[in-house]
Amino acid sequence: MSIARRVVITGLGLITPLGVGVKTTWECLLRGQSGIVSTLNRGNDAFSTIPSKVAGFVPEGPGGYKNGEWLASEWIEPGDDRRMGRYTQFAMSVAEQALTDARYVAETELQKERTGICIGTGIGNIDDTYESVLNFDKNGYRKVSPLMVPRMLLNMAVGFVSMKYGCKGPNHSVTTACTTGLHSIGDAARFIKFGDADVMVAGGSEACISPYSLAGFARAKSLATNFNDNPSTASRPFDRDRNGFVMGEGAGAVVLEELEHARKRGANIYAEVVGYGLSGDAHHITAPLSSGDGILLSMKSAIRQAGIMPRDVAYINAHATSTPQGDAAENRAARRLMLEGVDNDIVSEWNGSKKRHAHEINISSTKGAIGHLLGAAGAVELIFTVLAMRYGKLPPTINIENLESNDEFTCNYVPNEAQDHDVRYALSNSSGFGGTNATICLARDVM
Ligand SMILES: *[C@@H]1O[C@H](CO)[C@@H](O)[C@H](O)[C@H]1NC(C)=O
Ligand SMILES: *[C@@H]1O[C@H](CO)[C@@H](O)[C@H](O)[C@H]1NC(C)=O
Ligand SMILES: *[C@@H]1O[C@H](CO)[C@@H](O)[C@H](O)[C@H]1NC(C)=O
Ligand SMILES: *[C@@H]1O[C@H](CO)[C@@H](O)[C@H](O)[C@H]1NC(C)=O
Ligand SMILES: *[C@H]1O[C@H](CO)[C@@H](O)[C@H](O)[C@H]1NC(C)=O
Repeated sequence: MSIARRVVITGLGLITPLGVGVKTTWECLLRGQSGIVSTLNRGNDAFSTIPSKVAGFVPEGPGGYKNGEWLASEWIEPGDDRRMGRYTQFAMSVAEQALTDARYVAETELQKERTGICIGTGIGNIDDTYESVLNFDKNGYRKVSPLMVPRMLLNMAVGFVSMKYGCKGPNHSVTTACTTGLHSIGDAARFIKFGDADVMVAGGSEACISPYSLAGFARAKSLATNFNDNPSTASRPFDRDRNGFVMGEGAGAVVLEELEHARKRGANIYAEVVGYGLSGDAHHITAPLSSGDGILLSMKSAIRQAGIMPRDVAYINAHATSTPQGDAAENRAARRLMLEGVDNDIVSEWNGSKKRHAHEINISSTKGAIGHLLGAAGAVELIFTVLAMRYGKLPPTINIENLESNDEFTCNYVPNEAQDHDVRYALSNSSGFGGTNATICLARDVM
């Protein structure tokens, strides 16, 4: 193991409610579009029984990828749709997009052994499981499909992707609720750092919009219910009237590569993963610590590892899901990080003039546009953070009509319109039920 191994991002793949493909999604995001629509009239009457009637579905259409639409037959072999749940199909697509973008193919036996996959999902194929249980209950043993188990397992996306490309390196799947995508990328970066692999395809995928899963989140009082008549305004992080998150589906994957490996083959390097922090709240199964202590810990460790100061962070892609408590806790954590610093000793050395004012903290939540992609959120949002650095554009938080009047909400939330800003260092955050958190710190320039 060599501690000096560094990890860079060389390929990206995205599927979101704004479209299929990195380019389509990014353009719609910068224009301030919303991918949130009504769940009514989607051929399932049970949606009308749920108090929250909005969700972010991936747009589908015969035009496929070139139109930014989902067309399964472009990504998977005929017949594989029977073996693969929808989240696995999404994972196949983003893995292919990311590898194509990276122009990387593992050809030799050694390359295959040094290439791994780490793709997670928070919920998996809950709808299939639901149907299968009903069928078993009604019709008994003979009606249980032999494909039920492979369609249900949460690591099947990894299995199928590794088989397609013959990758024999680490074959791993993380599931930590809504932190899944970010943990997958962070853990995969560690595999490379530690010498277990030279290349990893890593990310998260989720496709669980169904009346049953919405019912569960609605019963937990997590979902937005006040905007059923105006779906595109339902997800509104940091806005005074936010009242819960909007479920979305999609996937994100990146190609991570050891720096010298990437340089040797002349790869296009988007950014370096310079810090990865993980923490737990040890507080409550669904509610965040209102102080934001948990998120703060993970941000601090990411920044410490990166060897930078909080003031160097030009942009934070927030986890903020549009829930009253969660957004407030994260906002508090961001302010504490940027205004107080990482360690007490650093704070005391801190020079007043170098300190940031709250309004200079740039923190936006792209969930306003796409909703909450649960296990895919961390991966998708990390990719948005990479693109923000690459193009010098901060993606907006849409639907901010009235900021919380509370005097803590004084950061720059990039309201409604993208802003131009040179970003050398950025953070991407995720947290999840169970009180789990992660932050990845990215550097644009590889020095
Ligand atoms: C990776 O794991 C999956 C699921 O356990 C398995 O089906 C697949 O064969 C594994 N791939 C490799 C290359 O070992
Ligand atoms: C971790 O995530 C949980 C769940 O969203 C959140 O309540 C908590 O504040 C986070 N913890 C930290 C340390 O950020
Ligand atoms: C936030 O962005 C603005 C411009 O959009 C910039 O002037 C400011 O320096 C940024 N803040 C930080 C901490 O970099
Ligand atoms: C803080 O700023 C003052 C003057 O602005 C300067 O004299 C001092 O050296 C600075 N301290 C540190 C630790 O940078
Ligand atoms: C993400 O980072 C920001 C900025 O430092 C921080 O305020 C926020 O609490 C973090 N969120 C999570 C979920 O870790």
